[in-house]
Amino acid sequence: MAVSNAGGPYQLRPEDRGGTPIGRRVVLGMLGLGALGIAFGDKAQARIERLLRPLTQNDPTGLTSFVPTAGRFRIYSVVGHLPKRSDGEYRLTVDGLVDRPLELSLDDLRSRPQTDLVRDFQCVVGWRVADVPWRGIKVSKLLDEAGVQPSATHLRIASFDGVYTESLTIDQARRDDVLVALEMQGGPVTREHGGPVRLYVAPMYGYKSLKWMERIEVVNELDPGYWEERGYDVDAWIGKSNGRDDEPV
Ligand SMILES: Nc1nc2c(c(=O)[nH]1)N[C@H]1C(S)=C(S)[C@@H](COP(=O)(O)O)O[C@H]1N2
Ligand SMILES: [Mo]
Repeated sequence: MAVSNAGGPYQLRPEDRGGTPIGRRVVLGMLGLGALGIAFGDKAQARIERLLRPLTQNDPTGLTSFVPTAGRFRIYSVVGHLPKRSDGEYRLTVDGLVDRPLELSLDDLRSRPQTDLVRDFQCVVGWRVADVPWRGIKVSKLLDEAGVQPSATHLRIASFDGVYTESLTIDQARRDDVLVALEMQGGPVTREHGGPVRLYVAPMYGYKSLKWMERIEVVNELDPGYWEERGYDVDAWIGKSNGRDDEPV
């Protein structure tokens, strides 16, 4: 691989900070990646799966899957494959420090009031997809339904990939732009994007938007998420974290 960062998180260099969305190191890396880029650009599931394993193993940040196709999502999975759960089997658990633990099927989730947002999606390594339509349930609604106990301070959110986790403070999770997303880009969240249900944290970098969402555990301490254990900021505000302090939010 032209760019590999095995063994540590991507560190922003001084010249990469600020208004440039794409770091020089990433641009250099793109030069050797034309062929891979084309494969990631199409929707063929088999090709994505075949490519995922070597890419994520060599470079868990996804840097080597950066491709020069503007405005497109890159598909990431730290487990090297795309987990699957059918719509019928799917359940979302809300438990921990709550009065009424919830176990919600996809139909249960669909029957609750949905919120629509149109927002950019931005990965911390530089790529951004503008004006993505999202639809889902505000996390705050589910917290209210479950009844958060006074001692609670954080959420620990888990993926059915068995590895990836995320964290939010209760205050962050209660924002109006933090959703349990059932739809993105005008249709159901697809398997590669973390379907049937993923988290969407609009004001923060993409790594907060956990895919293949399985559980919201209400807890009373911070349990840093997968990338946060590997050096990324817990509070991942776009433009104000991870060494980027002057991009517009
Ligand atoms: N379970 C899981 N969720 C995840 C990731 C992952 O590897 N596994 N990658 C994160 C990162 S770094 C980004 S930028 C987005 C990418 O979303 P996409 O794969 O739909 O483009 O998912 C986030 N959620
Ligand atoms: Mo990311």
